[in-house]
Amino acid sequence: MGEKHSDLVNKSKAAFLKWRALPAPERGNYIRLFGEALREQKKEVANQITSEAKKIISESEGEVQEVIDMCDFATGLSRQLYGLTMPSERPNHRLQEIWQPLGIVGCITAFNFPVAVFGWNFCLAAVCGNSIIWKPSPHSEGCAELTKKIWDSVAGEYKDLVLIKKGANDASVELAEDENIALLSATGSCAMGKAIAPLVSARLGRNLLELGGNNAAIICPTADLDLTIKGVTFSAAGTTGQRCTTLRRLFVHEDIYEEVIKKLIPSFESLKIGDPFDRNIQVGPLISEQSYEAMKKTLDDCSNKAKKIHGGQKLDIEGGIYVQPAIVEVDSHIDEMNDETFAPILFVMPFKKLTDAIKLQNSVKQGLSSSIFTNDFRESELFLGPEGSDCGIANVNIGTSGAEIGGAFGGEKDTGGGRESGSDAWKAYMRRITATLNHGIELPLAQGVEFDSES
Ligand code: UN1
Repeated sequence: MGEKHSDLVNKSKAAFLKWRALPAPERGNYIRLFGEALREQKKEVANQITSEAKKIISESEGEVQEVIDMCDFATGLSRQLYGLTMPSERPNHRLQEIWQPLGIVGCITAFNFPVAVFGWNFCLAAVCGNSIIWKPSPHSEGCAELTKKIWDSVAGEYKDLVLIKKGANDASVELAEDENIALLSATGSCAMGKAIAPLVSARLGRNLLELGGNNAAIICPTADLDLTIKGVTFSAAGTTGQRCTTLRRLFVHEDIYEEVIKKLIPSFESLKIGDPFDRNIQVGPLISEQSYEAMKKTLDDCSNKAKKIHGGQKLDIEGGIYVQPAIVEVDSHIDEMNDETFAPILFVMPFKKLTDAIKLQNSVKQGLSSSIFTNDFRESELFLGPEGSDCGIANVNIGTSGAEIGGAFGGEKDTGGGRESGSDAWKAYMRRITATLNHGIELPLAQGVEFDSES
């Protein structure tokens, strides 16, 4: 299957050694060209995403746009890989940090964002001076091949900067164990991260993990309900519940609980489900029969504990595994809410006090994305403060999914702690040198240490 691992690594290393010698802004220029090529072939890539990942065409286009945005961001960043200069405590000395590339970055991506997550990693890794070996999900290798073809069309002598390693878990393990892979960036389930990370750590390599979420939203009495229902429906049912940022748990203040449920159920029931290539459709099929089995199991397991289950059934639609997104009303935080099911199931539970809702939100092992819907700034400030959300992403009056590339993306706890995409996430793809330069004629020692002999 594909090229031999050692050949891939040798080619990637050779590409890295050439590429790192280019000035960063020149590297940025290649990424700019990559972005332009993607702009021209946006439709083609989006179609490929929809045929493999099965997400609706508008979301697939959005995903390609996410990579284009990353190209623009990284092009600018290529002139801004700043190191600080600090005042030295010694006369005629300069204390400075310098950022240098790491080497080969391994990148494991999941089926659900087959192109965007590669874009987050590749655009940053490349302007920082690294090469990349990409292991896409077996569900979406066609997306990887097409993206690589587009890179090759602009890459000139740097085609090997992007190499694809096909395969399933065994291929990920090979990357994890190989000391030539300076950084392993992995997106997928918490279980996958827990299997892979120790292999990388055992050789003291670097990990960048973006693992499962179990995202929650809190609806407070002052929330604008029209906006809220829209945000909740998109986050819970959009992408057929298969984003790591998908909304799974909804805590609703008891005063508005009935009103929210009354609006939420028709909002779910009126979702247009069907062929993801049809522009009127909002929800496409699940990725596989296995995903449906997992969804069914979760719903079966909680059937005795739930107050009421709305939807969740398999639909009789040709050409895929289609389901009606489910709403599960519960009175308490049941066990089934503790784990991520990669399918559209939204648990809804009433709360009395905001602090209790925040506690429940934070009670799970994962810590990716969270939202609060409120017009009371004391509530939103509490949510964003030290006693608030423990997630890497915390939103006010928007859903848990659909982050822009400008901010750092990732989560805490079992989500793995990594940050990708915007802000200063680029630092994960570089090594920091602290340099002290003496331009004087004396050799003063730090902390006033004397080392001169008197004689
Ligand atoms: C993922 O599901 O792995 O914020 C990534 C979002 C997208 C990325 C999701 N921009 O929902």
